[in-house]
Amino acid sequence: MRRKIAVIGAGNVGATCAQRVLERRLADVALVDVVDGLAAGKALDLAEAAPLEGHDCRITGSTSYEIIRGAQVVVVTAGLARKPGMSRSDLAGANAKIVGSIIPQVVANAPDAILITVTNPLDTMTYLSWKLTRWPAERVMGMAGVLDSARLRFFVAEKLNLSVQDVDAMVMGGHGDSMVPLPRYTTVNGIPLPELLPPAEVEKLMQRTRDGGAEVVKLLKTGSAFYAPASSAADMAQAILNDEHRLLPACVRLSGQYGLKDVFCGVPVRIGAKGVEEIVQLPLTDAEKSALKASAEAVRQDMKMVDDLLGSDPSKGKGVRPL
Ligand code: A3D
Repeated sequence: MRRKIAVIGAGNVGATCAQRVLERRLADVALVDVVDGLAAGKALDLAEAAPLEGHDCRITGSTSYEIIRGAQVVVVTAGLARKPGMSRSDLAGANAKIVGSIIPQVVANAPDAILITVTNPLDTMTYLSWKLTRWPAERVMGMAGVLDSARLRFFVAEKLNLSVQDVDAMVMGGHGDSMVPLPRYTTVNGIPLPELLPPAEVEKLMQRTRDGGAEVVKLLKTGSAFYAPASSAADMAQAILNDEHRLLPACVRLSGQYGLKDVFCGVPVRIGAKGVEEIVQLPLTDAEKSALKASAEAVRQDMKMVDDLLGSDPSKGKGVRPL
């Protein structure tokens, strides 16, 4: 059977994610966008690159969700992106309406898929997606930690003039100003970063990571980052499709881990064919624990917006309710 990934939203992140998937020879791609011709045009353009890139993956594009039938993974990238001066939370109202209109069509056409949310504000949109799908929490995750950790890995490698391949990093928490990059779990070939740089330099790299998205937005002026976000979503999709059991940070529903319950937040998880196979609990210092708690509480505040939009108890509703 051919493998298939659906990408909803054929904008910067979506189209680049489709390109990454094809050029990694991962799966066929179904690209959907609300704008007539956009997904079809980008899909045709990407298909015409296949002979040059030397892959046989197929790509189709449409405004219709029928093309996503049979997808094992669905990546949702549709929605407004940040402009300079905007926070991710500023996107919440508009993007909740967009994600709210998409999820029922995903559920109807790819009922067995695993969902990766990319739309911002990430943690809130992942929560909304989970609520609307009514799928088990293992099948709904948000992409943020892979990107934030990749940014930190790059900043460390650049600072130390080392290969990015030798740097690992872990960023937990919500995908916002309160995210929690962890110096102790940022290592160069096993050596923790605090052994290699003085505390002030370490903190500069952590702050640059927290501001990583805004740094790109400020330079681009008309939109937000998409090359690294697309690679990050493709990595997660790959972990699922290849059943790789990778340990990656992802936004998932916590049910008591790290002392946090009923909140969506970035933590290390093991990802494989079934989605989130395990939430991995790292030993944290008191300071790290309280930073994670504060970040999760900030997400919880934003999640209330979703509850308001959905009504008092959506779990008693019909399951899928367009907003
Ligand atoms: P952009 O290039 O504007 O693409 C968004 C696409 O969504 C456009 O092509 C729209 O036509 C499409 N769209 C809008 N409404 C719908 C709909 N109802 N159904 C289908 N398609 C629709 O933005 P982008 O690709 O740069 O960013 C997309 C989203 O990802 C934004 O919300 C960003 O903030 C978010 N993003 C998140 C991260 C994370 O790390 C979490 C990183 C980068 C971008």
